Amino acid sequence: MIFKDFDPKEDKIFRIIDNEGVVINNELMPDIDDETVVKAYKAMLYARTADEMAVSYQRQGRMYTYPPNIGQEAISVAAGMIIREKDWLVPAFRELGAWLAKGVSLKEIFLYYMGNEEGSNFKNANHMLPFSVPIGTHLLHAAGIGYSINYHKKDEVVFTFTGDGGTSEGDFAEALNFAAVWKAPVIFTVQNNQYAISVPVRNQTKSINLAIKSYAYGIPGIKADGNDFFAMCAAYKQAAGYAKAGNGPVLIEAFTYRKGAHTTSDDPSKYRSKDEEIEGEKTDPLKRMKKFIDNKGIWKEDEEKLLEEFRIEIDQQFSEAENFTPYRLEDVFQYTYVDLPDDLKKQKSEYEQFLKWKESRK
Ligand SMILES: Cc1ncc(C[n+]2csc(CCOP(=O)(O)OP(=O)(O)O)c2C)c(N)n1
Ligand SMILES: [Mg+2]
Repeated sequence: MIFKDFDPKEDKIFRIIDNEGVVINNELMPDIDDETVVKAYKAMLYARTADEMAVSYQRQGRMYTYPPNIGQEAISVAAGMIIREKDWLVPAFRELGAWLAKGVSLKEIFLYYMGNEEGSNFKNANHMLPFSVPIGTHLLHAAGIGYSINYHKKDEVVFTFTGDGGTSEGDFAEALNFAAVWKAPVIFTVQNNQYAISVPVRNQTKSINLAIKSYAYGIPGIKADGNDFFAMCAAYKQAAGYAKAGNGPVLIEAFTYRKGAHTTSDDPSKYRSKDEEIEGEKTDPLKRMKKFIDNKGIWKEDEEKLLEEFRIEIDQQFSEAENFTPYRLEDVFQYTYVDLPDDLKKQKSEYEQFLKWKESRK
């Protein structure tokens, strides 16, 4: 088992291809046919295009905010390849590839970031929870679902994600402990993109890596190269097999680099250097995958044409979201209290005035 061969205590990193797309660990290369490799690359390309366009829509004032996945695509695309329809996806907010694989539409994602509740109503995604912007709270839901899977003796696995910053939350400790004690079939992925907004991971923990936190809970852990699609696929395959066999949870640290900003409200030039960004660029998961594909000579498409098709399709989904029935102001306030408390009444009236002002500017 790779979890044994790559002991987090030794701070080893599980990697299959290098930055030039050359296989450096043939023995552990997962069995994936060429067609699937190309499909995975296209999925990463699609996710990146969607992210770039989402940032642009937000900059045009057409969407409130957006957290791009740029640089981290291999992780969630690999998870999306392994997760089955009946498995559960308990997302945070930076796993676009897995959401799309589960059946979430970009239209729904755009609606969510336009503040429309319909964006959380994933019509075609089975066994998936809404996005969790509160850091770490969803990990407890993942552990609970895992417990329930065992209780009902179902053949299902839970995939859940958090960031390096998320590992400092109490919820992280509670969820991993509970899942471990009850042998819940949960795959916890920590996407270590080396920053929690502006906080670098060296200020997040004194541990030598994040996978080593698995020791505290008595579960297997591995630090894998999150920018290596093949390493992530192999890790997910083994983790899913382990969990399905009734052994309990695993912790995967997917070591990556957030090329973009934390969200559209962030400016990374304030807290990281150009040199660091240049170094990060060398590990880009798409470039590495493309080099692998080119080395093998299995790419037959016109990439520019493909990107153009993606852009047209993504723009179509954005238009659908933009032209979707707007939510009623009442919906924001209506369903929690029978009698609206004074502070919320005030917020509602302020918002009504804001909307009137907005309307008068048209
Ligand atoms: C409970 C909670 N505390 C604080 C925040 C504000 N916040 C949003 S994202 C973030 C950093 C998350 O960093 P990380 O877990 O590394 O994930 P990343 O954004 O890098 O993917 C913080 C502190 C929040 N959303 N929820
Ligand atoms: Mg982070």
